Amino acid sequence: DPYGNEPLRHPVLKVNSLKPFNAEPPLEILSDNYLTPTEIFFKRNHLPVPEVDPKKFRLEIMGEGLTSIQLTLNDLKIKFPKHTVTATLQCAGNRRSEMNAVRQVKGLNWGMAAIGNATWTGAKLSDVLKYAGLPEDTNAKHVQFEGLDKDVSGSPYGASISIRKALAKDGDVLLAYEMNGENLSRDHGFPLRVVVPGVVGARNVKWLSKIIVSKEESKSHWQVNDYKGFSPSVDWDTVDFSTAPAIQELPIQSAITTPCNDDHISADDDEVTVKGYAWSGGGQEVIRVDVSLDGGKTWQVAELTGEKQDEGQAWAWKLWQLTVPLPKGQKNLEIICKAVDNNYNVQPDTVAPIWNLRGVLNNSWSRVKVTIEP
Ligand code: MTE
Ligand code: MO
Repeated sequence: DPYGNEPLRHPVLKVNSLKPFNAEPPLEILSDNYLTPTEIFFKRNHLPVPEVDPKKFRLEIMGEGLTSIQLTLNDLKIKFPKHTVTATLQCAGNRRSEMNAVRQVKGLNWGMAAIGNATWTGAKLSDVLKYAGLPEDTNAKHVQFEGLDKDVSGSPYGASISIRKALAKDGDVLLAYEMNGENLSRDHGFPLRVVVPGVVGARNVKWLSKIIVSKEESKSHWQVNDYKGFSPSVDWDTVDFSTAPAIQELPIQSAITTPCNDDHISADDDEVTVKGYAWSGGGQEVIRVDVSLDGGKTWQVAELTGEKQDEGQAWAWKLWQLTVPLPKGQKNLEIICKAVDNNYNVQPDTVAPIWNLRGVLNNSWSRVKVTIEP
C-alpha cells in the first residue's frame, strides 16, 4: 500500500478522501484562531505523503541562465536571511460543495474550510535564485517547482508561477521550512515547501525538491489540465484546457463560519453573533465585510480583525464578526456575507453564473439559513 506510511492526523478533521488524504476542519472552529493551528489546517494531498530524511535532503536549482546547484536544508537556513510572512492558503476548490448543489462538478466535495492562515518562515525564493546566479534581466518567464511525491508513472506533483511574482521585491515567495513557528509537519510539506502568498494553494508545492527557471510553464498535469476556470457553458465533452490560463492569484472571498447552515436559534436570545473569514488574492486587502440577516435586503458592516500588512502585501485573511439584536417575530433568517477589497473588487451574488465543470473559484456570497425556535 503506497499509503502505508501516512502521518497521524487530528480526529476532529472532516475527511474528504483518505487515500490520498484530504480533510478540512469543522467550520465552527475555523474562525476561533487568527492563525489556524497546524493540526486542524486543511490538508490537500494528491498522492501519498513522502517520508523525507532531512539529512539526505537536497534542493536542486537549475534552468535558464543559471548554474545548477544543490542546497541542503542547513544551507537554506544559514546562507539566506530568515523571513516570516503571515499568509492565507486557499484551495481553488474551497466551497466546491455549493457549486455541486447547482450542478454536479468533478472534484473533492470541499465545504468552506479548505482555507487557513499561518505564519511561514524560510528563505526568500528571490534570494536563492540570485545566489544560483540568475541575472536580473533574465529572459525566463516562469519558475517551476517539483515535489517528492510521485504518481504511479513516477511523475512528481508540479506547478509553476511567473518569474515576475518569483522575483518581485514585495512578492514574498518563500522556500519555507517552518509553519506557525515549528518545523513543517509531514502533511504540510516537511522538510520544505514553496509558499506563494496571494496565489492559489496548488502552486504552493510541498516536499519541494526541484526548482527550474524556464521560458515555459510547468508541464505538470496540475498546471496544464487542471486548476483552470471555464464558462458555465463548457462541459467535459467540449472542454479544451489549453484555452484557459492556469489559476494564480485568487479572487475576493469571504464566508460565514458561525452560525452554521440549518442551525436553530432560540427566540429568547436577544442577540445573534455572526462570524467568518474574508480574504483576497494578490496581496489585496479586505477593507469591508457587509452582512445581511434578511437575504440581502438590508446590510450592516462587520468588525474586522487581523494583522496590518503593507499595501499590496495583505497576504493574510481578516476574521470578522457582527453582533446584532435577533430580529423579532421571524421563523427563519437568511444570513449573507460579502467582502470588498482595496481595489473594490466584490463577490458575485450567486453561484450559477460562475459555475464551472471543475468546481473551482467559488467566491459567491456566503449564505446560511437558520431557524428561530419559539
Ligand atoms: N504539493 C505537492 N507536492 N503535492 C500536492 O498534492 N497539493 C497542492 C499544494 N501543494 C500538493 C502540493 C494543493 S492543490 C493545495 S490546495 C495545497 O498544497 C494544500 O496545502 P496544505 O495541505 O498544506 O493545506
Ligand atoms: Mo488545492
